[in-house]
Amino acid sequence: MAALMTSLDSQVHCRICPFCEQNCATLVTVDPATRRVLTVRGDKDDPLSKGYICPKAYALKDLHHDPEMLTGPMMRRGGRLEPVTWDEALDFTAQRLSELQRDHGPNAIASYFGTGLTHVPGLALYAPLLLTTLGSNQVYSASSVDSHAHFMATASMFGGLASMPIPDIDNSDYFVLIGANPLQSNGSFLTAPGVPWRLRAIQARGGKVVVIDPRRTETAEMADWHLSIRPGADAILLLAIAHVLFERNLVDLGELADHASHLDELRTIALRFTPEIASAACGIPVEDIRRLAQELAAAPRACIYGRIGSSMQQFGSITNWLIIAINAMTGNLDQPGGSMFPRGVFEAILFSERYRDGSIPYGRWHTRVSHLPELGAQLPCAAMMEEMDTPGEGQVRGLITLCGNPVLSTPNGGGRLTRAVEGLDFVLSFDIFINETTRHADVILPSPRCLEHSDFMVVYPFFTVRDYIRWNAAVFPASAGSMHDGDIMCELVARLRGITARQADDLALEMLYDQLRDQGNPVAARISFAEAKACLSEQHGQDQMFELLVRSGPYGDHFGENAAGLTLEKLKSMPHGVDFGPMQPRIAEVIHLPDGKIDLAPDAIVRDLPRFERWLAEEKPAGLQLLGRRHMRSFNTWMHNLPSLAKGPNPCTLLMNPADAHVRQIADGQMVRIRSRTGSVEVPVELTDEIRSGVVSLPHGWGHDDPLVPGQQRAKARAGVNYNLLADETLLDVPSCNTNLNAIPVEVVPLAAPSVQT
Ligand SMILES: Nc1nc2c(c(=O)[nH]1)N[C@H]1C(S)=C(S)[C@@H](COP(=O)(O)OP(=O)(O)OC[C@H]3O[C@@H](n4cnc5c(=O)[nH]c(N)nc54)[C@H](O)[C@@H]3O)O[C@H]1N2
Ligand SMILES: Nc1nc2c(c(=O)[nH]1)N[C@H]1C(S)=C(S)[C@@H](COP(=O)(O)OP(=O)(O)OC[C@H]3O[C@@H](n4cnc5c(=O)[nH]c(N)nc54)[C@H](O)[C@@H]3O)O[C@H]1N2
Ligand code: SF4
Ligand SMILES: [Mo]
Repeated sequence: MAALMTSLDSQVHCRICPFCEQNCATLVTVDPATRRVLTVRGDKDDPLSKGYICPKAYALKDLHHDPEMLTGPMMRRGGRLEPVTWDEALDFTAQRLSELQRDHGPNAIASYFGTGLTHVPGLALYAPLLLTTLGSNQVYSASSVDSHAHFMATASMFGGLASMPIPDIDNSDYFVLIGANPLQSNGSFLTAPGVPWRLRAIQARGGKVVVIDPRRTETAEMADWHLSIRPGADAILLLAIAHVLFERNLVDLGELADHASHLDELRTIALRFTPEIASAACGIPVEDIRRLAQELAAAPRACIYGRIGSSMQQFGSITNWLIIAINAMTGNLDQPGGSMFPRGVFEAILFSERYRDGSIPYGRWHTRVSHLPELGAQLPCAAMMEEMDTPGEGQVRGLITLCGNPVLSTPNGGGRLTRAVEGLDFVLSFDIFINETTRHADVILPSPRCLEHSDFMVVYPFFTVRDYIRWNAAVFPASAGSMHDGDIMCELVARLRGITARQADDLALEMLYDQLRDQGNPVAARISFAEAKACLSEQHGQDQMFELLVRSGPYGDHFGENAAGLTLEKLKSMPHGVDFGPMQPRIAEVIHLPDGKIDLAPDAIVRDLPRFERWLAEEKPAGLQLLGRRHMRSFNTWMHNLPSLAKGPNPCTLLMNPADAHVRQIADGQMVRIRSRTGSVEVPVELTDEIRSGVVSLPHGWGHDDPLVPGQQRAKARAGVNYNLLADETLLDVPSCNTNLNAIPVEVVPLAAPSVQT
């Protein structure tokens, strides 16, 4: 436990902010005697975040002191969750999981991974051990809510999910954001702490920021150009941009010319969709579409970046395919200032599935009830509830949630999903709070407090704009009664497999090394597992797994072969992290399709065009469409009870254009009922012309009014409503089965007279 410096009786420690994908570096000042956190501030010496933090970082202190955070296991007894010993909880869990699989088959247990998993290294590294042990194909995650459309594009165009192009924001001159609002979200699939700073830097060096969003968001406000688009119409806009590029002979693949296939097919498709057709469907004037295409082609270093507004929508796969294709057509894919592929300090360990046995990692198996395809070994979570509540052979009887709250975060979550979870025989949650989902658990197995374990990025290196890594020591020793995540997993797997926890740990390490070898890691191909293991300084747990990754990675010491390379020892002496520089062109390494080329017109997505064209030909419904939004001081579902964030006016309001309010006789601040096919909620309205007429916006993650969730008084005082009661599980992007949580058709009716303060 190396403190960076000491002054009187306080110590300053380098730590990673555990809340979002930016992984900002912080300096946490603590009093070791009382185990109290005194302050949290940005770490100016960190080469990636350079001192940037957002207001959520301060909540690290609240989290550390949260009296409601679970630190020991909980088990249901007489209908109530009560503290038990680790042995009781683990024995009972192993017994129930084994019984369910014995009686109903391996697929009787479903798992759901939440976003939290990507910030808890022990769980991210050891979850594969549990999954392999269970051998169930019922695996779900929040990524089929927000990322599957992106992964569908990378799987089908490059043959690998992890071949994810990331905007080279620091070198771009022309940056187009589609369905992303990093001024509130800080960015996603773009780990570049201080995205707001970096966007302003584009403008400061004479470049241009363009935002395509149905709302004039905070990012649109600072941008040079905002194009207000009809929700779900990005695909037609992008087809028209491609059309203009082909029509005007502006297509130039540059260095990629020898690395791409099916450009002719893409041309044939794009030439069918003129800017005139697009304008009528997406609501953006023809001249703006033409200008955008021409500016993209003319800018020396341009990049289109799409995030959840581009994926969590009806044509997410087509949209994400075209974003990558246009970046390629304008010579900006795999080029500085364009969209590039992070190499990272080690291989991607999650979402690492690749082309194999003659197919992309897609549709190799399907859900039982609606026959929806897996993608990267995960099934779409829109199907989770029907797999649970539809009787028959193969019905799901048990659920494991890992760092997620699907009742609030997945479609029809508070409705049909909740009822389906109530009907299960066993629910296990790896979580630190009793929330709307985990209150249904039979057993909860919590992590230690965040500052009580070592920390490092495991998932985000392959989304990061620079090859960067840091390892930070635990600030405090583990408190009595808590257990490290890796140990919890190994103890559980030991019971399931009839081996010792030590053997389970060795197995996890060996599985990781096998995975690296399987992914073509040259070090793992050369050096045997036994030889590699013999070189490790760590003998157990998440640090040993991390050491294996770093030392076999491109900058590693390759277990002694490359003495100047990175080791865990060296990282321990560099608590501010180490930066190996910006992304570099590396296209050949990220294409896994057999012909070695990027597929610019991938079949698996192109075959969705008839559905898209039917939508294009349809009369568009006149009613309102519901979209989401995010706020800087909130994070998904789980930070609403932390004191430093749980203050200020109620952010859970419905944004509505005054014209739409006028025809419905709704006044600013008035309570309204929003109704969709699946449910209804009541919220106050906020009138604003920042939102397009015909569209309304409500934040997600709220709805803390479940009386059976104990405590959480601050969250309950500003409960808000569960957006996903309105979200229809049958609305999907068809190829990827990404849920479509945007552009949900809703009715909004006024309730009481305008009196409620928003
Ligand atoms: N309508 C609508 N729905 C959405 C979205 C939207 O924009 N609109 N966004 C979607 C997106 S992008 C996502 S990623 C999902 C998120 O969906 P989820 O991942 O299901 O929800 P989170 O609130 O991020 O859940 C994080 C969980 O991790 C737990 N946790 C935190 N720290 C730890 C720890 O150290 N150990 C353990 N074991 N657990 C911990 C928290 O208590 C919480 O339960 O929501 C999606 N849902
Ligand atoms: N403060 C905060 N930060 C977060 C989170 C949080 O909950 N709070 N969640 C984190 C997570 S899990 C994620 S995945 C990221 C997401 O990061 P972002 O993708 O930046 O998420 P949002 O801020 O919701 O921005 C999505 C935008 O898409 C727009 N949009 C909706 N539908 C459409 C459409 O059809 N077309 C277009 N062009 N735009 C559309 C919305 O109006 C909205 O402005 O944020 C992460 N960061
Ligand atoms: S942007 Fe904010 S929440 Fe995200 S890692 Fe940085 S400080 Fe933490
Ligand atoms: Mo997300």
